[in-house]
Amino acid sequence: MGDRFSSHMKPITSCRLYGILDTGYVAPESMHEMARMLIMGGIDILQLRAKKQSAAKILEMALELSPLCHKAGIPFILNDHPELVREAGADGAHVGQDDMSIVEARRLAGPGSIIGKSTHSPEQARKAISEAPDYIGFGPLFATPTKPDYTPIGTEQIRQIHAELDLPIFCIGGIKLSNLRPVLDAGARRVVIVSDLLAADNPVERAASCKALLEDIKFSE
Ligand code: TZP
Ligand code: MG
Repeated sequence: MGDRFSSHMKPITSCRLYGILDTGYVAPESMHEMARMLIMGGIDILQLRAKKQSAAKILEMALELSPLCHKAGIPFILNDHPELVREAGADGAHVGQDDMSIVEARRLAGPGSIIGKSTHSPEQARKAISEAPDYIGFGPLFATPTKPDYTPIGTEQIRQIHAELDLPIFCIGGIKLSNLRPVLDAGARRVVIVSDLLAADNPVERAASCKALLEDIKFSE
């Protein structure tokens, strides 16, 4: 088991910049180095998202990544596979709308685990609350090749959903350094950025620039 009970791990409520290692952008053999760069750039939480990999391969990658995250004091989350959380030394799992319930994911991942849920509309976000996830993803805000076939929800409803829901909300989908300012101006306080970090010439600098913008805003707004 990882350091899930360690008091040194950043709590989810303090996380602002969520990085995802997506095997659609990063080859398994480059995962470790990319994780190192994202952490150096200042991401607050990391997810492994390996949609096409076997459970065995995900476990292998996760076992390499979890010590890196724990050394940095940031939570490490598995996309899907809550049943692998403990064995992988991860801190939690992220489930989608078509996956198992939060309760079931929490049962499989074990006590103290962080369970997040994807939501794709204000209605889904409101509904997710009844399941008591530790955080939600809210998006895609914009069209994105990382998650095609989803209708973008735009930025107009971000402020309203933050006013209504009292849990960490990570806006996601097509967010980049170049559009982060308007996303924050629309009320976002936490973001997931995938391709803009992973495909950057310098992922360390890109993550650091995004983090600086996030830290520049008044959090309680
Ligand atoms: N869920 C909603 S949008 C998305 C996920 C996993 C992909 C976000 O990736 P990117 O590259 O930051 O648009
Ligand atoms: Mg899923």
